[in-house]
Amino acid sequence: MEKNNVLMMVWKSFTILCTLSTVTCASYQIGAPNNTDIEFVLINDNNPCHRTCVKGSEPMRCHYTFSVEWYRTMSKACYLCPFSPEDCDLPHCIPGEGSKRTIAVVNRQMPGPSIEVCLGDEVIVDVTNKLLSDSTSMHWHGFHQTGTPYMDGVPYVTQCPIQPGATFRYHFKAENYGTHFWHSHSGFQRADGVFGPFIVRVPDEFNPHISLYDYDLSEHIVMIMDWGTELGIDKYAAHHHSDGDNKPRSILVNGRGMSKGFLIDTNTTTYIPPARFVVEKNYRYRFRVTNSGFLNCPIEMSIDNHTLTVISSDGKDIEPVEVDSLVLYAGERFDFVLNANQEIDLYWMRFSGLMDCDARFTSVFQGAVLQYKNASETGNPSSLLDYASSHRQGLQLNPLNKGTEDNETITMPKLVSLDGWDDTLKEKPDYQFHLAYDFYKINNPHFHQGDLYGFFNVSNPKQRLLTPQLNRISMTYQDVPILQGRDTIDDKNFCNSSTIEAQDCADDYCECTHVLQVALNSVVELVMIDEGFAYDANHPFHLHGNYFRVVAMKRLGSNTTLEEVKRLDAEGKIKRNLMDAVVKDTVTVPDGGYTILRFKADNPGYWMMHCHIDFHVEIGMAVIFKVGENHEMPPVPKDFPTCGNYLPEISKLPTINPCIKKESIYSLKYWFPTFFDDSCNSSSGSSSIDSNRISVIVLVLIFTKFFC
Ligand SMILES: *[C@@H]1O[C@H](CO)[C@@H](O)[C@H](O)[C@H]1NC(C)=O
Ligand SMILES: *[C@@H]1O[C@H](CO)[C@@H](O)[C@H](O)[C@H]1NC(C)=O
Ligand SMILES: *[C@@H]1O[C@H](CO)[C@@H](O)[C@H](O)[C@H]1NC(C)=O
Ligand SMILES: *[C@@H]1O[C@H](CO)[C@@H](O)[C@H](O)[C@H]1NC(C)=O
Ligand SMILES: *[C@@H]1O[C@H](CO)[C@@H](O)[C@H](O)[C@H]1NC(C)=O
Ligand SMILES: *[C@@H]1O[C@H](CO)[C@@H](O)[C@H](O)[C@H]1NC(C)=O
Ligand SMILES: *[C@@H]1O[C@H](CO)[C@@H](O)[C@H](O)[C@H]1NC(C)=O
Ligand SMILES: *[C@@H]1O[C@H](CO)[C@@H](O)[C@H](O)[C@H]1NC(C)=O
Ligand SMILES: *[C@@H]1O[C@H](CO)[C@@H](O)[C@H](O)[C@H]1NC(C)=O
Ligand SMILES: [Cu+2]
Repeated sequence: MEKNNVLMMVWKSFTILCTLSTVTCASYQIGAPNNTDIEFVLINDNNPCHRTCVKGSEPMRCHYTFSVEWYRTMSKACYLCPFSPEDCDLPHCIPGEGSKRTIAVVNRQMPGPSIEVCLGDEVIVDVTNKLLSDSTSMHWHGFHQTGTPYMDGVPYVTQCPIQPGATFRYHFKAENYGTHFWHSHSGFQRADGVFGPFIVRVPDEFNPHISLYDYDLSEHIVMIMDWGTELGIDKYAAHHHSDGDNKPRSILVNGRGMSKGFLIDTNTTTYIPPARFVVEKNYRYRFRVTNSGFLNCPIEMSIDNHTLTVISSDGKDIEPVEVDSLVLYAGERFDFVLNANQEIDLYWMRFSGLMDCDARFTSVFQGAVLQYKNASETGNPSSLLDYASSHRQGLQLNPLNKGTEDNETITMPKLVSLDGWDDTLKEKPDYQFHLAYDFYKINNPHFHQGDLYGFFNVSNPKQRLLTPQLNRISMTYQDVPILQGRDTIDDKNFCNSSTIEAQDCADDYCECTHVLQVALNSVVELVMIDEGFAYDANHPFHLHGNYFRVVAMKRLGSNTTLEEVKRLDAEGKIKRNLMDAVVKDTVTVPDGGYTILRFKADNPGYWMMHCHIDFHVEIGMAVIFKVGENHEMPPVPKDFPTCGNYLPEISKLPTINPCIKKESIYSLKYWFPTFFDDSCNSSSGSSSIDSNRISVIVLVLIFTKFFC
């Protein structure tokens, strides 16, 4: 009886303590919004900021909530998809190409929620990391973050990674109009599904192409990407540490695709219903296309019986060009006008994978349906759809590994910007940098450890992995974000090609924090050179924080060198478009050739420039531009989260004394430990016992002095 009472009391005090501690824990989640799923659907889907942009109206504050979590294609939300095709459109159903695989997504959508605002709006996005054990970050691809460099979303450059359970509130101005997108900048999360559209519109009065189309609809946003059956990290580990390949298996259009390898029912050829884009005859539509791909899979796009009138790239307007097909590299965006002037019917929109997706490897292609109103709402076009037929003859924009030497295609320097001349195009830039690269046969210790399994030790060619580097340097980061920690980071921690000159980076692997420093408001010229000795490769480069002009692009042959390009330039054999060169933020470089970019470094901060192929940026194919002096950059926002190492000096580490017990100063045990001590060895605890006794004696002496 008595024993039960004691147990009861112990239990009760236990529950009270538990409740108390839960309350304490919960109050630690400072800043974490307690939105339910329903709430964020409301905020995102009926967001009042998605409106017609009107000249002279007040900008709005636009609030979104993103919940990043692990999820699954063909989840239970898909019910009978694809046998009951409308089930594939149910909320939270992400069909992919029909296979079941783990994905990472925002708000159980892929592509994630579309942010559509007007130029000048203020954007607030609360990103909550529910990934259990991975950190995350969000980059607003196409936004320059002028004055808000801390919102660029690059881990260890502009912010600490967002820890699991934490929420980071991004807050910036939508200062760049056009077709952009957002995506995680952490690991392979973009590849696994953490991406979505970000469209900034302008009032008709400021839209030079307004007369070219009748509709600019959210339904005509097209997000394309390469896709596979496994998580990005699985593919990465298999490719870098074993004999796994780096080839995509399919292409998705707005998160879905039909794929031969993933026929749900081989007898009836039931596929996932392809993406559909509905138009009405005799109207013209603005399509906004983004390639958010992650491997080396440029995608050629065309629409049967229609041409594409391309009016903008990476958000910036160009003089329209009418083409039959268009190639998009990872990170690029193009807007085109589709004139629905053909017979009422269904037409294939064809997507054909190049490079690692081409006929030498996986022959990856995809179709989506262009459906005229009054044509079948469920059927597919009758014409054949396969890899061979997905290549369209005729005029192509942005072809693979070609430059202005090719007179049968339109390469980027031939596009005409509507921006007019500015001093980025002045004759002599203030800085000129050459960034030369290739894949190198070196012992990169991240996957070829010298004596153990060095590059030349392993004989299986599938296990020999070459390292892509910029100027023979692989990028590494500091232990704190460079922008945030700039005042504590010595510039000596940074490197560039002149600081590593003494090292033999051609034979030995070199890695460091590759930073190129330029003065504020200077004009920078970047000569990107793809040496092209290893394979016939291709890399798309993306610059954060700035637009650039593409002033030249040329393929010289199957290979070239930095010296050859410099020599040609010195001999005046490189022609630059310094009149009206196109303005972009992502561009390709022909293999065995060069692309020359110009930008005005007027946005103080640390800005990444990197290959947009995830496998390459994750092993260091990146460089950082330090624009302006540290003091010219905006101050660190109040309460900005911190991170970093905990590495106290070993010699200064205190001796660990497990006998130290915190006793209340009012307890007897505090004053007379020896009498109460039960676990500690007398030897280890003796010194503290002595000092206790001394204090007691001193106190007793003081007492006696006062009262006697
Ligand atoms: C969380 O939700 C509760 C109840 O819905 C509400 O009272 C509270 O204000 C919310 N807290 C925050 C930080 O939004
Ligand atoms: C497809 O047809 C074959 C042969 O007729 C049959 O054995 C198989 O079960 C069918 N598969 C499905 C999924 O119905
Ligand atoms: C589309 O073009 C093809 C080839 O030019 C032609 O055979 C076909 O009839 C056209 N389809 C329609 C619906 O106009
Ligand atoms: C579509 O069909 C409806 C009803 O059959 C007809 O009234 C309409 O004119 C058609 N539209 C076009 C563009 O042909
Ligand atoms: C392209 O250039 C080649 C050789 O310089 C020339 O023979 C050909 O006619 C040109 N084609 C066009 C379309 O200008
Ligand atoms: C790998 O190659 C290096 C250099 O050729 C050699 O010294 C080393 O013994 C080799 N290791 C193995 C495990 O074969
Ligand atoms: C390269 O590094 C050196 C040494 O830190 C520095 O003086 C120089 O300014 C750097 N060059 C560039 C372009 O950043
Ligand atoms: C480099 O290009 C030249 C001319 O195009 C070719 O003859 C040579 O074989 C190439 N070298 C390599 C290593 O690919
Ligand atoms: C107590 O002393 C024994 C023997 O000297 C030792 O093995 C043990 O680790 C000591 N325990 C503590 C708590 O210091
Ligand atoms: Cu690359």
